[in-house]
Amino acid sequence: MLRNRYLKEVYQGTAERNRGETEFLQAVLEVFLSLEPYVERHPELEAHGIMERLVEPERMVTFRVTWEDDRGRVHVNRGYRVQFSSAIGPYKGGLRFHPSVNASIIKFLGFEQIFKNSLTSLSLGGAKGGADFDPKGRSDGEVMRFCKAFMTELHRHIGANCDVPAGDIGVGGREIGYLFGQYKRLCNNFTGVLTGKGLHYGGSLTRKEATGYGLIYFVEEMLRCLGHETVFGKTLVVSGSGNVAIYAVEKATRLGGRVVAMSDSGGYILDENGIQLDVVKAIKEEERGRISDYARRVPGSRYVEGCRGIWSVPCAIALPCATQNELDLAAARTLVDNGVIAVGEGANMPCTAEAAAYFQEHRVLFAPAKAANAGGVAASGLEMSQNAMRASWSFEQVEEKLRDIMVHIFQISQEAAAGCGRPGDLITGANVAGFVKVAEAMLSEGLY
Ligand code: NDP
Ligand code: 2IT
Repeated sequence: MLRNRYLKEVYQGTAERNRGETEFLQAVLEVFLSLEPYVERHPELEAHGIMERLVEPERMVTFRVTWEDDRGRVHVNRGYRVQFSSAIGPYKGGLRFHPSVNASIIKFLGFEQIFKNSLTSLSLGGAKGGADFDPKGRSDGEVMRFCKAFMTELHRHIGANCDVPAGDIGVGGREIGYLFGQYKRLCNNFTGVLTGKGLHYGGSLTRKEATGYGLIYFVEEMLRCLGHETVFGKTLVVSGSGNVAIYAVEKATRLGGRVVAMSDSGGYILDENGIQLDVVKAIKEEERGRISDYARRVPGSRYVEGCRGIWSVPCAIALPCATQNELDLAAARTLVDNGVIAVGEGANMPCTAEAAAYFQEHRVLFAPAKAANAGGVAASGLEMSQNAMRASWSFEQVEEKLRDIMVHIFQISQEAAAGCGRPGDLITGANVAGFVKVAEAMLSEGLY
């Protein structure tokens, strides 16, 4: 529970004004709990209304997206963009296309993005967007028509120096291409208005791999500094089998780890010999199929129905890389009983607050999402730099910068945790380190 009077008051006001927005309130409470020691020492934050301003988006738009399916039937979806904070740079954050998308989910993601983007040390504000559109089972033509209809509304709110969207769940290279094409057509302007673009039209090498690779760099640094361990020789379980999960598995395997389980929303696969990633890539990236196919193709592996059961698979390192609140207290207990030593959040807020607290109480090394998955947006920031310079850097150049950024995020988070009297608590560390820069910028810029 919050003890600081100012934070408590602002949280209560936020809860009243955003009733029923459980994910958003969960994200706000986590940040506020971390900031208590800092806020106690900085009365100027209350004097300038910093916290009440931070929890209210600078701007939020919702819009109707009307499109036609292959049979000529008309569909209506709801589109969103929340421009949460421009204190330290242009709004930046992904777009999520998933049937569960609502205002609460977009606001939780946009709020997290403020601090995550600050941690990267790049000049990026916080934003998020998306739609309650389900791309599953849709043809390329349907996805294209949806993306074009979505951008027809969104284009007036974004720009290369104003707001730069990217991918998230359900939005990958294909969708970014269609969105970019429509922006260019409407604005008659070839500009770096989206990141995660294809390599032939302004994309950056390493962006596709960046979130997963960055997660492993962060976890490796955490293991080295706090546990005197490495990924080498460890058993890993990685939930999800999308962009983040696939490239986390690729890097972990290259570093000598053995990944024995992956999942999608239907269930999980188990392969004690180590997941064959080329098979997963073929199923997910090329065929857009289901993970259950893996068990039909790889002898000795098996498929288990239901995605939540994946946390009962014994492992030393658990990497939730699918979605919010996918790992609850019961799952955390099972992982601890089975001897987990480290948890790295590849997804945004994948562990419930109770699960995260349980890991920390049981001395499991815990890498919180806004630090551990910042590699994706960091590489997006590097894509923006290359676009602005009309340059393109090599894979090795971008990867080296990405690695340096992830190691730096670990270091500043660790230092901030120690500075707050909570050494090793990277949840506190990441929240404080991300917050301080944003708060100082807001203090400098005057009221808005
Ligand atoms: P993808 O769409 O590529 O993959 C998502 C994966 O998670 C799929 O395997 C999907 O299964 C599974 N999944 C999605 N929703 C649910 C659900 N409600 N229940 C169970 N499983 C689910 O998305 P990404 O890999 O890009 O994103 C994964 C997570 O990482 C998200 O939390 C995202 O916000 C976060 N993230 C992404 C970044 C990026 O650069 N892409 C950067 C930082 C964080 P199925 O196919 O069956 O739906
Ligand atoms: O959650 C995230 O950080 C992302 N989906 C990536 C955002 C980006 O702008 O690259």
